[in-house]
Amino acid sequence: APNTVDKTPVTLLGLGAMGTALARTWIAAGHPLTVWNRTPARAAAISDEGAGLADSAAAAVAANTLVVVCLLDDDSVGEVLAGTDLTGKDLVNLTTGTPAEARSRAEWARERGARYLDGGIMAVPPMIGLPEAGGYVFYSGSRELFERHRETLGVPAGTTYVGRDAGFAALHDVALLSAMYGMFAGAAHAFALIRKEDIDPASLAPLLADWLVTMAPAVHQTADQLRGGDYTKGVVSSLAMQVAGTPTFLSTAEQQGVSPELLSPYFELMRRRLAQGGGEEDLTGVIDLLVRGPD
Ligand code: FVH
Repeated sequence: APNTVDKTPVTLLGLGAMGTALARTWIAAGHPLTVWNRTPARAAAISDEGAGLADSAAAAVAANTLVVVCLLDDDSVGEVLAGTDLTGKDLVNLTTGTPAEARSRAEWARERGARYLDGGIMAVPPMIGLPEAGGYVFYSGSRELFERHRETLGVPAGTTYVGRDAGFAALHDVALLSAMYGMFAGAAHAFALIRKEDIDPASLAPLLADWLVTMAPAVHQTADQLRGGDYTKGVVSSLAMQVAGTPTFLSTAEQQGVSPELLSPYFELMRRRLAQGGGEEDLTGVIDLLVRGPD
């Protein structure tokens, strides 16, 4: 049996796929765990594994100081916590939401006498409790709360604190996932190009994965250019050269019977930056075209 001495008791509201994975790690690590879920059957399963079962969200919140919520969305967080007494509680919200939702939820919690920490989970349920899988959680909001519960919060996955602004965890979460979707979009186009050829997708996959890993560190140069304001610093492949190459990509897509709809918006931004005089720059100027309004 796990050692439960000195282990912070945890209340967990929400036992979906992610909540269940979180719950199992705290039980395995010996943290006394109280759970509640809207659909009782899911909570019963975790109760059989060693968690205490509360018959209402209010009772679950009352059971412990550290209250973790992992629900579908911000609306469900509001609904579930509405009838609970949060006075003196340490509320950790691992529900995915927007930065604005996190900020207003932090204020909402403060008005109810709770300390607040927001979390953005960079993992899927099978990665929870497996440090070698590389999953982690961004946290933002109360630094004191993060430090107080750092060890407990580190049980399911690694922790990365990104600032006192409660919206920053969600912002980092969405930023990284947005980049991931860009990567998936590029991979989708690459697979589409070979789809009708006698090329095994399984032979392209490792080449694609290696190439993406090789190119990924380019983001460090982008960051350096953004910080310094000189988008020509360290340029290897100028924007002018890259724009000159875009017809090759578009013609190849056409020849392969592939829609350019994933590539074209990015190429259009490259052309606009070139037209503004950014030909000697890297691709960094595209970022400024995306950002709307004054600095
Ligand atoms: N699963 C994943 O791959 C991703 C990985 C990254 C982080 N996300 C976010 O984590 C939150 C929870 O996700 P989940 O995977 O646990 O989601 P579900 O399995 O769909 O479970 C949803 C839970 O929320 C409860 N719930 C929904 N609406 C309400 C409501 N109005 N009142 C009370 N509870 C509600 C639901 O209860 P039930 O359906 O079992 O009764 C589940 O406990 C989420 O923000 C992801 O974006 C997961």
